[in-house]
Amino acid sequence: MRVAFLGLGIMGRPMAANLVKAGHEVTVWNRTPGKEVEGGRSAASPAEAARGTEVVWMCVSDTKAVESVLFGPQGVEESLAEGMTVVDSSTISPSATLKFAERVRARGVRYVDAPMTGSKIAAEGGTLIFMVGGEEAAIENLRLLFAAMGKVFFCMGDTGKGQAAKLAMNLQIALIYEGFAEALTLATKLGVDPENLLQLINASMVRSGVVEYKAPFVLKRDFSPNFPLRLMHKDIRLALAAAKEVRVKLPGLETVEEIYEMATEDGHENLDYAATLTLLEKWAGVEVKGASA
Ligand code: NA7
Repeated sequence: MRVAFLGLGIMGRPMAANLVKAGHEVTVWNRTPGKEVEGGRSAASPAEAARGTEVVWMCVSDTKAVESVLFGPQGVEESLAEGMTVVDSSTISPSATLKFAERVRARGVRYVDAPMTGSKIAAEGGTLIFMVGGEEAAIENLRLLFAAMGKVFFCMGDTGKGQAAKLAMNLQIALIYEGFAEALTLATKLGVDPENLLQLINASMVRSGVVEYKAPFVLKRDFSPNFPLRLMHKDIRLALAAAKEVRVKLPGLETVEEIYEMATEDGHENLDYAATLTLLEKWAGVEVKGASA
């Protein structure tokens, strides 16, 4: 397929590279020049990248970035033609997604929201999990592209439901991790060895994918960004905003948001979100450390 891929960040670049590897004709664009994908053609603007393609796939930071890529100067909108599909793998607001979709639909263009879960490693290995919102026929048409970048995709409903599901997923990741971080802090303060606690967790119903993934990094005190705190913070705020729009109260997430706020004030926004642990440690006057630290 002829695909324009817009946004070559931590996730976007390997995704575009996997599309090239699968034999698709890919044109890439990134806001800051200099990022390229081997085997892909580079364009100077979103409009140029999108011209003559069948699918425009975006993976940029946030709602504002998507709006500007689509509708800003030299944006995708200038090159939209009937029959094209716009896909958004960024994590953004579900209600803004509905507005963007409506605007492109007026031009005979289909819109699919397809945020994903999986780390940089999954993006590189083509094993992402997509959660997708949009018309069935439009999603079906993207099957080969999903297969090139991911291991599975879940249809969550019509437009915006992919984004809604993604916010529900990251809400859980943030809360599960904070639970783990609080448990480590309390146990350490009470004199329990964190490695020992981890073995207990993994042998019991408390175990979780989040803990399994994060624990080795935490016990080594490696807070380098796998998923930067600033992006998880963005997703927490998106979830709280979406909740407010539909009058849903999320007291646990509200508290966790305050922790992210303070972690940002402490200058940790570009570290992994696992670094929220350091705040709990500071308040408790302890440091959680495994044998490997
Ligand atoms: P990164 O690595 O922070 O990359 C963000 C990308 O978004 C990068 O290509 C940026 O371009 C681009 N960006 C940011 N703001 C804009 C604006 N205003 N216009 C156009 N392009 C922009 O994030 P990830 O790849 O980890 O994640 C991407 C999304 O997936 C995000 O929503 C996550 O929550 C999930 P730059 O190179 O800075 O010029």
